[in-house]
Amino acid sequence: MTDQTQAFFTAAVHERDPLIAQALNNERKRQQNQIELIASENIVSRAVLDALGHEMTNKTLEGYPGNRFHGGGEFVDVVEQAAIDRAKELFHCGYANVQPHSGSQANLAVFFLLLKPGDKVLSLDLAAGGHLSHGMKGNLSGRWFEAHSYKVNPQNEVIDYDDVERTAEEVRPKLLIAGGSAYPREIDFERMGRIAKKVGAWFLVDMAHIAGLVAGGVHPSPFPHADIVTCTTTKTLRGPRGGLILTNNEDWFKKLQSAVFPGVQGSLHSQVLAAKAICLGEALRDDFKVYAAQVKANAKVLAATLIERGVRIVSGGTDTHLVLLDLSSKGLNGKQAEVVLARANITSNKNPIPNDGPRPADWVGMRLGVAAATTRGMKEDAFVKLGNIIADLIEAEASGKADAVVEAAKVEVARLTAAFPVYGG
Ligand code: DSN
Repeated sequence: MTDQTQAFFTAAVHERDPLIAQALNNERKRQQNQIELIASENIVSRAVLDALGHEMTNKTLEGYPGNRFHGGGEFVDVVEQAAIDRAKELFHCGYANVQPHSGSQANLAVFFLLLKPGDKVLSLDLAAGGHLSHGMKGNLSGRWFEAHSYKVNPQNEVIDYDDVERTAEEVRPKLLIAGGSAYPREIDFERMGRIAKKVGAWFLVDMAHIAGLVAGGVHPSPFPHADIVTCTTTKTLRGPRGGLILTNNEDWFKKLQSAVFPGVQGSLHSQVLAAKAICLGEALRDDFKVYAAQVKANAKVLAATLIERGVRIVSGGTDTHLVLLDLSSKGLNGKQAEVVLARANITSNKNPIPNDGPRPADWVGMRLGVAAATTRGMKEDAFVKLGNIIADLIEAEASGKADAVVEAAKVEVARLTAAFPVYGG
């Protein structure tokens, strides 16, 4: 073996590519030193990380376990079958496709399975917390399909099921979708399922954000009301980037295989399947239930603390991992709040809230999620502290006196991050 070949197989990133090594190192430090409150994020286990960096990444395969287009797939078969079996056990369903590369790909495969271009879909309005892959104009789902939306009640900001029913009767969609990216309340899957049946629509639940809460038994399951369910394995489920499709409709089992491959994807990401299998196995353990319950408790405490400090919370609270702030109650917009929190090492994102305009610069909302900090071990007392730090920062920014408050907040945040290290600190 030449020295060059040897180095190819043994040199670490810092030896081979210092620029990327430094960025990776900085990202690791950032995750340790900042408090992550972006609702779609979490912190995966060391086991999931190890699988993602495994040699299995070298394996190209198409097809499904036991029926591949390439040789050498016997160990990936073990991994994919384990992921399938665990997903079925975890979510109590008869079929699981674990290959989608993301939640959007999973949704695309469902569209490919059930719809023809031009068919009507009805989903939650983007500003009310919907997702871009459910019919946003800039997304294929809104370009190639006729997308309609339902909204939340302007008074209580909860889905107005009577309005969903009226709209569904008017539109007669082929697919009714529940779920999204920024809806903090439990969804009445039973009612939505009844509405879908009444108008002859299929009912898709995209539980990307809440899959971990469903898995942990602290949020109702979309089954048996949904015809089909999609989710990511990231977010509250605490796994690698990727998607799942689940159903109990036996007529679709075979068709779904081909809707994913070759319908919307080619070869699978073998090492991600290994990480998905691990995270699904972790979610079947009792300690995952404890984590899920803590996520919910922490979100409630964060919302209550912010309300006490005079920040308006969309819908008046939360039933999930996420809390949606209306910064207009403090004279700020979402971007200003995001920036001042970032200065104190708290990571968040501006977000539209119901009736916000289309321009991100005008949004007055901010979305906070507690899953990642909960995974670090933070409990209610830490979230009371965090809620107060956030309120201090917002108020200081609104009065133009943020500098001193940012410095004090940074010290508090550093105490918290040191007390709750990730990957050994
Ligand atoms: N949908 C985006 C979010 O919720 O942040 C990414 O998953």
